[in-house]
Amino acid sequence: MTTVTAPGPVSEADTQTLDRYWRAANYLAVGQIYLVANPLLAEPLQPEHIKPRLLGHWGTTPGINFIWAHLNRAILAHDAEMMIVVGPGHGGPAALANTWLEGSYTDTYPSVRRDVAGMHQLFRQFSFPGGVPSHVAPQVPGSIHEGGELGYSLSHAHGAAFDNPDLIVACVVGDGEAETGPLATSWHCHRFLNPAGDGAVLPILHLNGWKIANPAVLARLPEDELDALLRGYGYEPAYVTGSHSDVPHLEMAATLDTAIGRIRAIQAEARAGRPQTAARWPMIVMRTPKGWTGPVEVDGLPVEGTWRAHQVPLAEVRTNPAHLQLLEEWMRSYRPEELFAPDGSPCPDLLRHVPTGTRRLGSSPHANGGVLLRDLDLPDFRDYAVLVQAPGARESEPTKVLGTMLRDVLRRNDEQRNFRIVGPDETESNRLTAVLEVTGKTWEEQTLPVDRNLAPDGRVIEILSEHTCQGWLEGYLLSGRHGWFSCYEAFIHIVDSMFNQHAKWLKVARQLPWRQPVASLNILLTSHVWRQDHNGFSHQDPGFIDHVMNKKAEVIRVYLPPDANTLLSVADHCLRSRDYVNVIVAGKQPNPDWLDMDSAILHCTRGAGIWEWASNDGDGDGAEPDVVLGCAGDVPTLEVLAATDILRRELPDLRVRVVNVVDLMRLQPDTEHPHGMSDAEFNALFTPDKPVIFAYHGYPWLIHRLTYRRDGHNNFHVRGYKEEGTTTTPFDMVMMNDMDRFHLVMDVIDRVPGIGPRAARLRQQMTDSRARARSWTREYGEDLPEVRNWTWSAR
Ligand SMILES: Cc1ncc(C[n+]2csc(CCOP(=O)(O)OP(=O)(O)O)c2C)c(N)n1
Repeated sequence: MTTVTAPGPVSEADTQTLDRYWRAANYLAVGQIYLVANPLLAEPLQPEHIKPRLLGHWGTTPGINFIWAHLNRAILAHDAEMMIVVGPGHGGPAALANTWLEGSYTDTYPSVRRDVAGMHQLFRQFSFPGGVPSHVAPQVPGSIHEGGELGYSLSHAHGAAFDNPDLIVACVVGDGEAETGPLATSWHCHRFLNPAGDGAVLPILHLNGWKIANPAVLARLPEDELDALLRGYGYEPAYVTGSHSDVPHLEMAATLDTAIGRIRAIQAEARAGRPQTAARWPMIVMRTPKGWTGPVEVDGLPVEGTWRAHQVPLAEVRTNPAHLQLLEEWMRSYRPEELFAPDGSPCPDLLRHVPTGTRRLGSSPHANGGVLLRDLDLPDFRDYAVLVQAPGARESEPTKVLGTMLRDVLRRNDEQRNFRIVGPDETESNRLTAVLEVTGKTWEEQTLPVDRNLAPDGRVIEILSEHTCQGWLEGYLLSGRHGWFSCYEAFIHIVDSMFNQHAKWLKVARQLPWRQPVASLNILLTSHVWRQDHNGFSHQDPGFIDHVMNKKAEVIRVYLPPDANTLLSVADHCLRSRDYVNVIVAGKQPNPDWLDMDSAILHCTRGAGIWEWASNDGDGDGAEPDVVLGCAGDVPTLEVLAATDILRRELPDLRVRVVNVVDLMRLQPDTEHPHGMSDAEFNALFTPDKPVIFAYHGYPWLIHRLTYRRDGHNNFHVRGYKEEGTTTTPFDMVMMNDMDRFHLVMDVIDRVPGIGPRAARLRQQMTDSRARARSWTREYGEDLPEVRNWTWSAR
């Protein structure tokens, strides 16, 4: 293996400097949790120096401080470009303390100076109304990972490392966090890391032994079992153990040196054209007490090294003089007078191992990805248009068409290596297969002759873990790149909570002027509820849209393109957008092509509009419609048009207006969403007083939720998925949910005043048609030929 020169061993003097830095960081962390005044302990602590509400987490913090101190040294010693991801993000005091010490905090927030006034502000603002959150939130420079919801550190870290060949992402994993599903599966992430073209992740498993109130499983495993587990995951673990009396600076420094040396060696081999199959990456297991250096015992009960250290070890400092005294002893045990000058600035010597400029962990440009973001080189999406000579005359598979465009996005950005497609083993199933014409699917493990399309440097990256896909993409986007996640609609719910966290991150980040916009998170939901022909009920769930709607309007976009050309136009728009989560729902099954490309662009620009060619309310005298048939989604659009066809044939005097909605947010009032329609516009489109029969892709109540304030809301009658499903034909599925064309015609007859009696025969025919369609499926196993073969007949 290639030899990589290691820096010389750490001297005794170095460890003293590191220890001084660590003490300073610990002091600053305790100060943040407790103090509103007297930051340098210039006078004895008084109750009025203490915050009225003590909010924060001490337990994990000294361990993170220790890691940060040593990463700093390693960055300098190895001339390394590093970034940190703190899994136990509740250790916010650590990230704030270290970024303040290294100066990156003051660079970002100049009012929080590195002096006594700045220290006072640093302390006061922490977990304080109007101040900063207790976690490693977007407000913290150097962070792409809030860590409030545990489990995503390793996937985020790998997302940041992809296509960043010089970057090492140090990732602190909590031993509690390691019990979560997303983290447990993330140990496989390195199996998708290409040592030739990607950076590296250095996991540091923080075995501080406890969660909030329980021991952590990994911390209680016999050492040989833990070792076997981590080796089984493909790592080369190294152990650093510390205790109350033994601070392992020498061991940590040497272990980091070895780990970085190993990373560089693996990379050097691969980059010299000698990649090792399944390289064994290093990781560090750091076993140190929870609440290290804090109070050993409080009120006769052990605290340091137990779960009691998780949050605030001394809870009654304001009211209990014994606690106040313990706090003062604790803070003075760091000997702040040796660490900070009288003006409050850190003594220069303790910063000897701290990098400068963008090498500081709090100043890594990768953690403010917008500053590195380069626009994608996008092809002209119109070049992929399907030819539409007449609406519905031909069919295509929308996602297959999109695949040709994404293929060229990959091709054109191959050199700048800033676009990836992630998915849980579904890229081909979702018919984006064309992308594999220009790239492989990332694979670093063994291959067999029977394997297809695998490549160590593939741009498509698939693992059967929606959590990991989402985490990779979030890490990739937040570090300044672009991507696309395609997923079965029903199973995107697996990442509901991750989506929440990312949307929250974007909401906050958008308000921070120093955080530059990042590429949007694009989620394509396909293999959707209406066409789960192979699978059935378990695969039928359109509820992710409802979930997404709860988040802040400014970061959420939902698109339901009804055909291939509208999907291309929407996809182009999403790939150019910034700071959103774009959810696109589109089918992969053959679907009529309704709009030619020019019409598709116009329609997508409007977001919602009348389909003139399908409507007859504009004929002649420009009279108002008798009924509006609204639709959003590909299958609802098909059923609405088929219903319109029947209505126009059977009730030619009825004036029908067809309105298609591609951008769901258009339905909201303009006061609620930037894409929302004004009431005037909404009334013009849907009328304030005519019946609106609306066929919607998902659960029908969402349309009511979006339109409840509109004048005509009482006239809205929505059909959608009512949680009826199974493995059956496409038309049986829509019938089971009363969204079929025959039912829509009945809805019109029932709701348009005055036509009931004269359309009684048609209504009866519709009931009969439903019965016939149902029994046909039972007899022949497919849909009625006139349903299957129905096409829009231009008049
Ligand atoms: C997904 C999730 N479940 C539960 C919690 C509540 N919680 C916050 S901290 C914590 C314990 C974390 O333990 P560990 O990861 O070992 O962190 P440390 O001990 O270093 O604080 C729990 C359960 C959470 N934040 N996220």
